[in-house]
Amino acid sequence: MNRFVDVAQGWLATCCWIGLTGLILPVPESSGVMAPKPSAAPPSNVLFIAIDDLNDWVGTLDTHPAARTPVLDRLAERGTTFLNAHCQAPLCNPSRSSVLLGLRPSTTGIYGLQPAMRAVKAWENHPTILQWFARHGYHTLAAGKVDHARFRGGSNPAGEVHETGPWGGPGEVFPATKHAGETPMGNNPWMDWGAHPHDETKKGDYQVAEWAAERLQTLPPGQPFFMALGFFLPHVPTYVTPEQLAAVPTEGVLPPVLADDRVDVPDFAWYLHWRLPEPRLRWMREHGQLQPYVRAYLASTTWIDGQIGRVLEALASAGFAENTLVVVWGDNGMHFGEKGVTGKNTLWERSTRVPLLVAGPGVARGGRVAVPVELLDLYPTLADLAGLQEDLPPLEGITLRPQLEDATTPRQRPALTTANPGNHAVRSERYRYIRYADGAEEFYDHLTDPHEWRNLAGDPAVAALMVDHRRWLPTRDAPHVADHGGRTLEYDPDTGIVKWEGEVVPAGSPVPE
Ligand SMILES: [Ca+2]
Repeated sequence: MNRFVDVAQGWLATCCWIGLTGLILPVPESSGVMAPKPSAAPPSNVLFIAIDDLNDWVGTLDTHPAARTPVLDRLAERGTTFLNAHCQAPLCNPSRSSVLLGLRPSTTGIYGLQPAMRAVKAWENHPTILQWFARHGYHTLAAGKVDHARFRGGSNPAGEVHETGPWGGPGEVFPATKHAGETPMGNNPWMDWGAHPHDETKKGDYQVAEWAAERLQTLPPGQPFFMALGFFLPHVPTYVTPEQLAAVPTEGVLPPVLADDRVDVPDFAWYLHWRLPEPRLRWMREHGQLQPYVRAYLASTTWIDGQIGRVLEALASAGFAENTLVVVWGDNGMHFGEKGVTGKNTLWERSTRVPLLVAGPGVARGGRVAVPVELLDLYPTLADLAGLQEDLPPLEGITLRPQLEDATTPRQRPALTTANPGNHAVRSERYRYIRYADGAEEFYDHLTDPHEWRNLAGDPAVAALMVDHRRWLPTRDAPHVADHGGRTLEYDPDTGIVKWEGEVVPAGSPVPE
């Protein structure tokens, strides 16, 4: 079997991946033109938009040829785009907890879908970014999936945010039976995608956008606001209308996949995504579902882009376009067959790279930042841009203000992603280093290998580089907090015992699929 046989099924142009290679992209001439400093103007409002499971298939990132996101692309033109932004955990709850608390999973001990951050005693009173702005006179609002648990799980959910809107989610658009048929590893009812006629106003995301647009017209006068919106799509189930699906090409949409890409990957990597609702590549191909899955994802992304457009139009018509910081971020990436899996829960680029766009007062127009940054940086960044950086609680991110003012400003440290205790990826401008809890390692050179097909760990030529990356591993590997669950992995280095979601995985067990 030709090792590269599958490559032809993906698209060809390696130049599409230039944003991943560590090359400095040409900066448009408008870069560096500053809006007035916030300190010289009334406080900036904040519109903080999370998109669930949106990977880097965004038009302006030039990563997928069929990605259509005109609203985000226009936002990128009037703001700054981070081309090398990474989540701190490749999963909703730990990623969002990290963003909102400004702390790493390896510090909080929150690695799984449970517990909610406020159910953890140690973090019960750590102010979220919303609470920080509320303390400084902002009116705070949240709708949709911002915190994975929708700010429940603590002793004072009412104290989290001044106003909450609709919870969002998939809404009432489920077909009578799943398009994808019975999916493996549990036949999760949400593990579905495809097209059928439905009323888009029944979608949770439509209702979130509707609520946001309405609230922007009626906010308390004279008070700055921090509005956090969490859009659910393109998280599964990715239901679209036949018209929306028809707008996505049928050819050339599958990402490049190397046939035996895992032969040089440590076996331990499988434990990070041991038993998931997301089917493996093999099932997707055998059931003819990979292309429908990808197309529904792309169509859903375009639809969500339109919902963000509705909110931005409302922002403008309410007169807030000039004095509002707009931030758009994805909580984790997504695989569509790369390295044999779909979904997230990996430490590779497909799971960790996320879109991150910032526009508004103090942000350069058209900036394209190539240095690695972390979603964790958002809390100190927004506090800095709004002039609220005095006496911040202990935070582990670093303000991105220098890069937002001048995209070519260097950064001293790489981005770190953690998937359960002791498993980390270090992404520098050019390389990715991975270390698993059992000590196994990977090392990739994005300049020559943007798809991470050749694990260089063990090659003497990169030994010094690996040493250099290893020093960025966190000094603290917090154990799981109590009552953890949902995609949690435990590993005992003394006995070699592995537990997935609390159950021992017997040595030599076949990989579930
Ligand atoms: Ca997610």
